[in-house]
Amino acid sequence: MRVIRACHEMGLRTVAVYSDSDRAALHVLHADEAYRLGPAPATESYLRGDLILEIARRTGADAIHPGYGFLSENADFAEACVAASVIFIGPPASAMRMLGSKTRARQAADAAAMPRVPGSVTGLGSVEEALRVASEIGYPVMLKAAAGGGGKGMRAVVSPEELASAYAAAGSEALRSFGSGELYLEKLIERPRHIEIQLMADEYGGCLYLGERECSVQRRHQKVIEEAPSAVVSDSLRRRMGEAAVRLALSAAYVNAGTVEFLVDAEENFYFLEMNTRLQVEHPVTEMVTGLDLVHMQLRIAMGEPLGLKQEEIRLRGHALECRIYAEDPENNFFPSPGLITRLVQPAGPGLREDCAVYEGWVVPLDYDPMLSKLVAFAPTREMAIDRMLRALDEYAIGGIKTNIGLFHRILMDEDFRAARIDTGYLERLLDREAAAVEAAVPEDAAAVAAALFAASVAEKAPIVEPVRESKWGAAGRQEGVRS
Ligand code: MV4
Repeated sequence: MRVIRACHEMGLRTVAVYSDSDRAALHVLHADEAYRLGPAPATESYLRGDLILEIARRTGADAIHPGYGFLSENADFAEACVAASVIFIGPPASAMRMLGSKTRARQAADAAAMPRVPGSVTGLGSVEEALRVASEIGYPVMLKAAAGGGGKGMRAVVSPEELASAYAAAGSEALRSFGSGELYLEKLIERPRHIEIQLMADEYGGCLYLGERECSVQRRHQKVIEEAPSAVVSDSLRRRMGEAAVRLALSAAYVNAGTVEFLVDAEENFYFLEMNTRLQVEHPVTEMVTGLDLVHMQLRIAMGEPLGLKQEEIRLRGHALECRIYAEDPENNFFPSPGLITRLVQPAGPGLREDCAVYEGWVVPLDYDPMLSKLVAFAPTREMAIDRMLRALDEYAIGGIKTNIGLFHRILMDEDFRAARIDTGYLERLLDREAAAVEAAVPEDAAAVAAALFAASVAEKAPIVEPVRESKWGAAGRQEGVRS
């Protein structure tokens, strides 16, 4: 839907592809044409590059936008597009290959004078080599899959005694997940923040950094809230990270949208982690603070246009927050909660954007990631964006399925989040703290919680939306004047 919207704004016609479980999806409805790929499993539909290229040939499509998942970082698919004389809206396959291997990307970081986490820049040949590197850089260390990403095949190791078993476990997990068991080793960065730089490059050596996004609020490697700018990135840190990211991209002859991920420690040291060679899900917060449309830019670059902007013309204004709304059950370990959406009342009003591709009557399928929507609040300051998001979440009503909307309310009211005291372990700690508080609750509190949950469940099941005097999430925080 995001790509179709940009195409139609630019007067471009669109062809959608879909699997059996997406026959009634919104992108199928809105594209000018739509073609079935196959059954629900992605391996038989959205990962079938051959079928997608056949549809491109039959419809006379000039270009393919690969989206954010599936084939978007698949260099073989990018190459197959070129071979079929179809433009792949993304980087060249060569750049994807160079950055897709984490060890090659670390070598490229060194060549580009980009700070990276200390450790090996080639695959480890044996446990003995791992032990040698680990004792050089000092424990704790992290074993990672060279072909990996996203936390799979990754093991923290605190002492040499644990290294051999972690090496075996990470290696076999990497082999299962990525088809390669090759590992490398890094110094473990404690309590890091996840901050990433958005890049956009044209075919003529032009490359811009479009500021950063902070994505530290995540659970089990799934991002939950993203924001731009980061509360801890000064103008000088942004310039250093941005210029390093641009050097890396230029050294890889990178073209189109990309993101360079960093870990930032408590002393504001930044370390290159990896580069994502696609447009990312959380790109809207960058669009809000830069005033740019990243998909329009991707399309123009793919048509061979130059960027037409200088770095000094990129100005950041205001603050944007994004909440990823998922069909999942926070009361049941965040299990996916697919099913029929019986009611959908979406927030609106000043400073909001919602990138959403579901509607009332749609059945959220079990087959894919259960993300429903990305709600973005934009305001002059971080505090105002948080309060605006709280207001929007209060307006939101989704019936028929469980969602994580209530979780956002708790995060946005949390004093650590409001003070931007966040790192990649923040959300897990908040959830642990809440679980401990429930354990310790006195019976009166339990009764009040039960009553509030009952009232909320009644409200959810009511056949019509009735005006309610109190916030769905309870009035407690409001009355204590926590909000500005
Ligand atoms: C790390 C790290 C600490 N030290 N590397 C997790 C996913 C993968 N892309 C890299 N990850 C990490 N690498 C070193 N040397 C901590 C993480 C990490 C993390 C990174 C980004 C966002 C969320 C995270 C959650 C847990 C661990």
